[in-house]
Amino acid sequence: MPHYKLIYFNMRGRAEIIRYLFAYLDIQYEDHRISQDDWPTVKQTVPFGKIPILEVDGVPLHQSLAIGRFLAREAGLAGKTELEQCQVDAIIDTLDDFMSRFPWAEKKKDIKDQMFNELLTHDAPSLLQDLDLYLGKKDWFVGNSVSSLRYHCSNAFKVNFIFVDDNNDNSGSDNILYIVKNNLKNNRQPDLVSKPTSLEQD
Ligand SMILES: N[C@@H](CCC(=O)N[C@@H](CS)C(=O)NCC(=O)O)C(=O)O
Repeated sequence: MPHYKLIYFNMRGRAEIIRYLFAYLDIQYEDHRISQDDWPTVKQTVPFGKIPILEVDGVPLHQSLAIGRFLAREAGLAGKTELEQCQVDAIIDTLDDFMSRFPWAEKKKDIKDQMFNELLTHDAPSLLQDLDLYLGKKDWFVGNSVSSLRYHCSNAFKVNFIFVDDNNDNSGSDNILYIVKNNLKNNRQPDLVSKPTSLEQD
């Protein structure tokens, strides 16, 4: 078994999907969380100056989605055929389009709050509706079994502070969407106060 070292800030962010997949795989890894103060120094040492980085026996891998795909293949969660893999990737990219629009680095609080609010009230519901439509009456987004999408989906909404209760979903399907939707409808937004699930480290 290789030695895995995940380098990221002390938050979920773009590392959380990697943590989810390690939890699913039941693989031990070093969850190396760095402080903002240490970041300028660490930045000089990592490829492209961005995190997360996953070191596999000292070999640094960058880009969270590429790392996620690498682990999903290990876990058999990447799609069973090449066609399914493309479908899984396409939804991951759709979720990432949404995640990438959140203004995490915005310094002005009022602008940041306004942009967050806009995305949560307008974009999140319509994305959920589209995902819902895509899922239709099927149990799974792609093919006939669980894929990494289950975790990408749960993660995308959690990272963006929409309450998702992983412990209370229907694990035999991708219908976690209904829980997300109901919580949005009932204004259960911030997930900051929710209890960590077994899949989370923080
Ligand atoms: N597309 C990249 C984005 C990486 C990225 O922008 N990471 C941010 C943290 S979420 C970062 O390193 N920020 C610090 C900086 O740019 O100095 C990925 O998914 O890994």
